[in-house]
Amino acid sequence: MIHSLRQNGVPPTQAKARRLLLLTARLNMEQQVRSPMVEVKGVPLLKPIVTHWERVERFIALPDDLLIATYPKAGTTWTQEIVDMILNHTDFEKCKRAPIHDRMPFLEMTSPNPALSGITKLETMDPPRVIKTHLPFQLVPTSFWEANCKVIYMARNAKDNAVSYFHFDRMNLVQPEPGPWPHYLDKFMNGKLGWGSWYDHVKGFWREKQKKNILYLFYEDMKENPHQEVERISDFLGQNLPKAVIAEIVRRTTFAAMRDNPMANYSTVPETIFDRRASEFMRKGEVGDWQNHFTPEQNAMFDTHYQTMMADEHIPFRFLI
Ligand code: PPS
Repeated sequence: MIHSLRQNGVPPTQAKARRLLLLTARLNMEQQVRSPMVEVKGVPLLKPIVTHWERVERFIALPDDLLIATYPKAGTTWTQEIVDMILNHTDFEKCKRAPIHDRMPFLEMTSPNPALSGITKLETMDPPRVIKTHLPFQLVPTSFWEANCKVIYMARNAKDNAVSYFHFDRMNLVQPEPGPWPHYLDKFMNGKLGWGSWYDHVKGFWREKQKKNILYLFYEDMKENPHQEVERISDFLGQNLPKAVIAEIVRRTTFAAMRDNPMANYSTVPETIFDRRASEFMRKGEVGDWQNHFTPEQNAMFDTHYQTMMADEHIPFRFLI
């Protein structure tokens, strides 16, 4: 009996005290790490990014640089992994040379350790570089447009995007505390989350896609017909890959394959930053998971708001496939 009340041989009172201690330590850690948002031209960004904003703004893109741009949680990592496989001519071992955030630095991201900032990593990289950004079109450094860089923009339907972002903010101890889901959804709809309004983001790149060198993709298309979409990316990158190679890339970039690949699943990020007890980076990878989160009332309210926000631009998003 006594034994059953003990946890790993520790008396219950001690076990409780230890749990409390761990919880307090975790709360303290969160308070120290989670950054507030500060606006740049009306767009909320993490404070450390704003602190070094001048560096971001003045970043010199080179003509061969490729920019992968997304609203957070729209399928960035998936696109990055596909691009790496295409550009490395399917040398799949080479694609495991480093974690995805080192292979393709995150332009605006910075950290207290300057060696880990996206720009520092990019400055020490040989061109051609592949660069990740979540910046909305108007905040992308102008050098990308002056150099006519290729840009791949991946967009995801607003409802799944919001749900994925919510779970990410629960686990990413750098982002502000998400709070409860209804409150979070409200912030999403009002453009108060990091990197601003989803609506402005998807419309900003959509409006420019004919004028600039932008390939605009949808997460839902990628999920429904990955062969077709990988082929589009490969053509955009000037690679004419045989169907069998496309099929191999598709096979190696499924959700399950990437979830199990430490170089693509962010498992190398320390627990002090990504709290995997709260959620996984590779969480579900599905279209339609929003149905498990939105109440019928929230859905109706969201649809009405969505119609108003998207009235000036027809972008063929699909909420289900
Ligand atoms: S980040 O932090 O903004 O760079 O995140 P991002 O990579 O844009 O988005 C993470 C979501 O994409 C899902 N994901 C995938 N879905 C399908 N197939 C593959 N291969 C894949 N890789 C990543 C990931 O699971 C996150 O979505 P959710 O809905 O949260 O699962």
